[in-house]
Amino acid sequence: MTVRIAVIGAGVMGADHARILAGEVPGAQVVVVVDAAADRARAVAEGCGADAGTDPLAAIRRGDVDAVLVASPDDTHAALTLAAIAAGKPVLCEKPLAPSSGDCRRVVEAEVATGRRLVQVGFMRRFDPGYAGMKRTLEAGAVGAPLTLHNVHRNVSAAPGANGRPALANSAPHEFDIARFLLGTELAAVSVHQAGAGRPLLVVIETAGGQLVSIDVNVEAAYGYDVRGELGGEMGTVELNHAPATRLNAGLRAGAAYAADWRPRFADAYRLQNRAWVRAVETGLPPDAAASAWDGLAATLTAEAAVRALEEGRRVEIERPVPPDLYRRPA
Ligand code: ISE
Repeated sequence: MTVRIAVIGAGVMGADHARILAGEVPGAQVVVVVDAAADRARAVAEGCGADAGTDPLAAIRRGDVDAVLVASPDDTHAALTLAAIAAGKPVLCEKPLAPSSGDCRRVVEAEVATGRRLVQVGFMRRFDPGYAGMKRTLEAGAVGAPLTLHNVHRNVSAAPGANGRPALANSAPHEFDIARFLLGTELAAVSVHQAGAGRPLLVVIETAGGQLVSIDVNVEAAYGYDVRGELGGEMGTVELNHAPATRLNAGLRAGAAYAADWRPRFADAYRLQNRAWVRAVETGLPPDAAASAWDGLAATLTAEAAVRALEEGRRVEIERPVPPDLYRRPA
């Protein structure tokens, strides 16, 4: 079976998803690429032999479109995901599912009303071999019960002022999701520290399972794209390796290069995520590791609490609603 896909959004991530789906995912065919800018849509569509368009709703409703990948600006995610649900089509929506928990709830309600798991959220780190290895190590009991999780999230540069609300709403949700995924517990409360406007953020989360999670977020780090993680347990720790594929020897030094952004660092994760999604569309069974609309809501609720914690300078409890049956995993 061929899964015929509409890619909505032809910016950095839309272009990357279209390239991956067209070239690295067996059984996937990109049939249309949509962007508000017609020339951008055309450039990406040409690269994968697809039609180009500027109307996302028309693309979602096309008879020859089986599934939809949403990679448009964050504030359009919910409306486009709702349109895909209304058309009865599976959708892989880039993170965040929506910047507001109200919009995430609307997606959850619409999906629950269909009785089918149609939505996957693009928290691709769940498919990263490093994080997957950490999870396996933890579940095998090699480090004992988890106590702490320390994370570093650094981007080369973002918009001025991004080390604040934008970093908490757009970058840190990856960390919120991976913490919930690795530790298998809900996030209960958050505090955020910052030593002055524009400085890095230190986020501290208490989990419902009694662990502490720290996240050092700096989206203006200048030196490279750098993501680190170390999980501490009662008997040992497991951490992500800094293992670049090559080592450069030159100018009297030996060293490794950093990627400029997340695409090379998480290339495996994006490919594995998109393959798992296409397989899920074929079989109708959501992949075990994939983030659901419920996981998308949980990440946005944490981001909202973190923004409040920063702005009000206090510890904020994170809302933890009870998941509908559709999102419970079989025991
Ligand atoms: C971006 O949207 C991502 O998803 C990256 O993984 C993250 O590191 C970056 O900060 C975000 O802006």
